[in-house]
Amino acid sequence: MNRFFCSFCSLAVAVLLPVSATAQTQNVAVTISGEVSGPELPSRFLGLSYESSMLLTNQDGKYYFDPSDQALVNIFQTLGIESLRVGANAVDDPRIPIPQEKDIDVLFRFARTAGAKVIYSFRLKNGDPANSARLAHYIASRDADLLDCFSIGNEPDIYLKTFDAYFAQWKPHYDAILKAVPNAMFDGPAAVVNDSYTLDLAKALFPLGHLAIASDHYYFLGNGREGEKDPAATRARFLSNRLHEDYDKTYAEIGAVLAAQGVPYRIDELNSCYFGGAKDASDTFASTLWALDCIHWWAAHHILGMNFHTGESVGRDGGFGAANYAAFLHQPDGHGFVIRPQSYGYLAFSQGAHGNSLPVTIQAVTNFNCNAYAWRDHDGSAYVTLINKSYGADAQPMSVSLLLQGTGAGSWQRMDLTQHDQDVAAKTGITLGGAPITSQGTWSGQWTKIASARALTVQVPAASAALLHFTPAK
Ligand code: BDP
Repeated sequence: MNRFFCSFCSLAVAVLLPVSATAQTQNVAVTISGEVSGPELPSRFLGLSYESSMLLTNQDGKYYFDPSDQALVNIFQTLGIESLRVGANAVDDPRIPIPQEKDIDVLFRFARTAGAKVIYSFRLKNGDPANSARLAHYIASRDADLLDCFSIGNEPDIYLKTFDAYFAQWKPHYDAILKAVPNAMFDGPAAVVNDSYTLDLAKALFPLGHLAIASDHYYFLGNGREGEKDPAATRARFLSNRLHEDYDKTYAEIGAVLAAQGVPYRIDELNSCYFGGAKDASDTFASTLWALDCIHWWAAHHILGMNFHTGESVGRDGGFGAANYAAFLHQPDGHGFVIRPQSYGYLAFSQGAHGNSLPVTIQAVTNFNCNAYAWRDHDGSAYVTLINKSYGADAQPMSVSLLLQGTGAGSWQRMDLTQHDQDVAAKTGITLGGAPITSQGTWSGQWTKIASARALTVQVPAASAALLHFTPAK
C-alpha cells in the first residue's frame, strides 16, 4: 500500500507517485497547509526525567545538579530542556534515601540557573505523608516559582493492581501535602502498564482543581535486554514508521480523551527501551532519528510535553545502573560530558519547532520511512523538518518537492542532522548544522541560505534529517 498521511490523522489513502528517474532516489511530495490549525508548542514541552537518587551526593560527596557545573547548565540550555522531572523507580525504592532539604536546595538552585521547572516526586510506596508534607512546604515556601508541580510515587500500577487500591494509598499523601501547601498542584499517576489509571485519576482529581498534569510513561521499543539480542533488528524498529501506529493508538486511548476533557496531559517519563535501553540501539544514531520523529509526532498532538528518562544511573533489571538511552554522561575525568546520540534529536527538535504545528501531507511510496513536520512561528516564519530514516542496504536519498501553502515569496535556510558515515549504528560523528555539541554543552551549528521561493525541491540524504526555515519576504 502506498502511504498518504496527515500528521493530525492517520488517514491512509493510496497515492501513486512517478518512480524517480535517478536510480535509488525516492521522490517524496510534502505539502504544508498554510492554515494554523494545530496545537501551539507549550512552553516547557521538552523535558528530562531523572531518578530521585540523582539528587543525593555521589561517593565523592558531589552533587550531580551542581548549579556551578556550567557544562550541565549549558547542556540544558543548548538542548532546550525546560522541564526537569525527578522521581522514577528510585522515589519508591526503600534502598534509596529520601532527599532532604539540603539536597532539594541544590536541585532548585540548579533549576534556577538552567532555566527549567521541576516536577518533584515524593515516595508513595511505604512513604510517610507527614515527611512529604514537610518537604513540600519547604519547597513551596522557597522555590514556588521553579516548581511545576508535585507528584507522588512512580508507576504505582505495577504493584497496586486496581485504581481503587492505588487511590486509597495515594490520597493520604495528597491530603497531607495539600494541608501543608493549600495551593499545591499535582502530577499523576505516572502510570506505565495500565493507562486507565491516568484517566481515572483525572476523573477523580481534575474537578477539585489540583491536578496540573495527568501523566503516564512509555517505552515504545520494549524490553532493553530483549532488544540487545539482535541490535540490527532493534535499530530497524527504531527507524520504522510503524511506530506511528503505536503512537496513534496510545494517543487515541489517553491523550485525545484527556484533550477532549480539557485535562492537561504529559508523558512525564519515556524513552526507547525499558531496563535502561538496548545497547547498540538506544545509544546509536538510530536513537537520534527515532527521538526527533517521536518528539515532533507528539508535539503535533495535544499534550503538554515529554520528559525523556536519563541520568548517570537509572532503574534497570531490578536495581540501578548505567543507561544505554542516557542523553549525556559525565566524562570519566569529571570534566564536562560525553554527549550521546539522542541529545542531537532533542537539539534538532528545539531548533526546528516553534509556534504552532502545521498540518502536513506526505506522499511517498510504500514502506519508505520518512517523516515531515512543520511549524509556523509567531513572527510568521515557518520551520520544516524532513527525516529520511532509510539506511544501510536500503539507503535511499530522498528528493522532496516541498510546497508551503498560503505564503508568498521568501527565503529558505537549511541545517542538516547527519552522522558522517550515514551509519545508524554509529555512536559518534554526529553533527547538526555542521557542528557537534561539545563536552561543555555548547553548540555552534549554523543555518545556511539555500533558496528564495515558496516551493522548492530539497535533497535529503539517507539516514539524515534536514531542518528548513522559511522567512517571508517583507
Ligand atoms: C521506568 C522507571 C525508571 C527506569 C526505566 C527503565 O520509572 O526508573 O529506569 O523504567 O527500566 O519504568 O529503563
